[in-house]
Amino acid sequence: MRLFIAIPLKNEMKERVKDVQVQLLRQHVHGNYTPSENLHITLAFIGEYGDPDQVLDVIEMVRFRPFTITMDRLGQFDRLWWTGLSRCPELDTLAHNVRYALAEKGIPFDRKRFQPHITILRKSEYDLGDLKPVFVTPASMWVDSFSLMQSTRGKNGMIYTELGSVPASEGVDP
Ligand code: 2AM
Repeated sequence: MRLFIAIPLKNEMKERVKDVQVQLLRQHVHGNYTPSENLHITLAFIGEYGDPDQVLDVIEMVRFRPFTITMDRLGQFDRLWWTGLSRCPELDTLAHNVRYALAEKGIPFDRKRFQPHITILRKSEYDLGDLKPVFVTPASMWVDSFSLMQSTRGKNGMIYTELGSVPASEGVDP
């Protein structure tokens, strides 16, 4: 099964992302828009792996305190468009610790550098630089858990299913 570890977005942040997507649609930017229920921040992409219970056991050992993230900009990696987050050392540390825990137990994952982003549009042929200004209303979200996700290909696009979640450990030293 195809697995990844992510922070799913909460409803208010999803609404702010939708505001950005609507502005792009109004400028006739076409492509595969990420549906609200799929919006997330990937911490580690595992890919095909047969033992999700082992992955859960491993990531449940990662301790972190809840923290806030703030989405504040729009960017593009080639044909993939994203909204980005302001610098957040706690988020970087969480991604690092998740990846470290996976590596220690020999669970494979994509080693590409962690670049926190929320994918909002894929397969777009457009260039952000050619658009009229797009406004990203800064939006904050409290991160108090992260999840092991399964990705399957549905008839109408990707379906992401949460297989388990790891809560923040209030009051416990990370
Ligand atoms: P994204 O983080 O840029 O959105 C499930 O496929 C999720 O894992 C997607 O959100 C995807 O991109 C992310 N991901 C990270 N590395 C990936 C890789 N090498 N292949 C596929 N998806 C990857």
